[in-house]
Amino acid sequence: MDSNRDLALNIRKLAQEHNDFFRQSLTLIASENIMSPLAMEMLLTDFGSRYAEGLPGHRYYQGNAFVDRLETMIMEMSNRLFGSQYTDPRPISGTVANIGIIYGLTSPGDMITVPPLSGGGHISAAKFGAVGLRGLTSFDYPFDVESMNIDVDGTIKLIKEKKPKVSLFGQSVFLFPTPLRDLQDAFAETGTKVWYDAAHVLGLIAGKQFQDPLSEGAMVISASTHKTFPGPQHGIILGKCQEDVWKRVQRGVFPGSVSNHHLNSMAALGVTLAEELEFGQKYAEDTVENARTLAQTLAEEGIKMLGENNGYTKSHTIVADVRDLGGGKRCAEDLEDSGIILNKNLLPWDTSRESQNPSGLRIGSQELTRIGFGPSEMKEVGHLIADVIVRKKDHGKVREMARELKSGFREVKYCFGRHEAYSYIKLLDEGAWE
Ligand code: DSN
Repeated sequence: MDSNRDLALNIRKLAQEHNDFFRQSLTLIASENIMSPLAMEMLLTDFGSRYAEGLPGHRYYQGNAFVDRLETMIMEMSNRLFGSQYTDPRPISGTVANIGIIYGLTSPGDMITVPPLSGGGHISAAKFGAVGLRGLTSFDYPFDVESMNIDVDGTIKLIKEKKPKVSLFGQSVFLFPTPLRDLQDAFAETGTKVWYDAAHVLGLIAGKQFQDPLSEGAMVISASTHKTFPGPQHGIILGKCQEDVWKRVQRGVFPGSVSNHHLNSMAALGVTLAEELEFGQKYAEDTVENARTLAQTLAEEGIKMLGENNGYTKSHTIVADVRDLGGGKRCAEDLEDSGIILNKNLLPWDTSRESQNPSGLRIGSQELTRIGFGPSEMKEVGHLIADVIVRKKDHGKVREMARELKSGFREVKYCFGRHEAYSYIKLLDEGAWE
């Protein structure tokens, strides 16, 4: 049996192997990214060992002077970047941010309207997720496969009929902006509070390449901060609303859904906000261009891509219908074996019974863009994907080509300084374990 020391060393080894695996793979999961090393460094600081419940200047612990300055700086940078009136950087994930808003703005039994799961809605908006946990009664917007968006007329009808307390928008398969402006009359007539989940597109909003929900009718935005926004695994809430609404949201966060927020990841979020203020627009532009190039390449390879009539996407995400190529499960597993990491996904016509073998693949361009892939490399990625799922080439050969392609891109871009991507930061040399 391994000694306890061996168990600890084995965990370290697993982490190093995991790093190597991702360094060598073509990484296309639409909800992931890599941090800048300056942001990663923040995760290893003493901030990660401390408590700071409450708000700057109103804490329950001593020792928070530097945390107060950090959190105040973050709120200022975030409001500047997003044009928001308020920022709460304390939710420790996107789902916790969602729980905070639900807790702040609704009571058990209230009605809420939400994007359907099969249209890419997030699980926290499902009856078996946070919405159900609060005891809300939810109604799905109708979804239009052709435009890969909610159906405007049906959504207006639903909101006017149900008069929900809150209307939630935003998906985890988020190809095109939500037509919020077309819904304004329904919002005004019913007084529903408009909440936009920007987890997937926060970096594109920061870079002014998607939509600006806060000027299109949303009162609050929730998001995670590690997808197109290339920060740590953390959450954030932005507001442009009356002060009493914002205070309720803040109470939904603390004490509603977090006691302590994670101060080291909040510091990493601060570094990423500064980097997004500097580089965010170019990063978002390149991310969207790369997604469209990859979609076009896959379509030319004969793969059915959704959203064709609207140029496939206006975000980082593209979606393939692979029912005729073996299904989502088989394709995703074959691609993983070939060094290409993405995920199978429900498409609008799938039911939740198909969740283990859905019709689709979801593909995101933001991580490869972050290390410098441009349109010509995205075309190569498209050909490698087709080698696996269309031409059924040998996985080992494709894996070698994927590694070769990735090996030319070793640096994190769109951040301060020059740093190696996927580097394993060693604090201790081997001797320190003796
Ligand atoms: N599960 C994440 C995604 O992949 O979209 C969102 O939380």
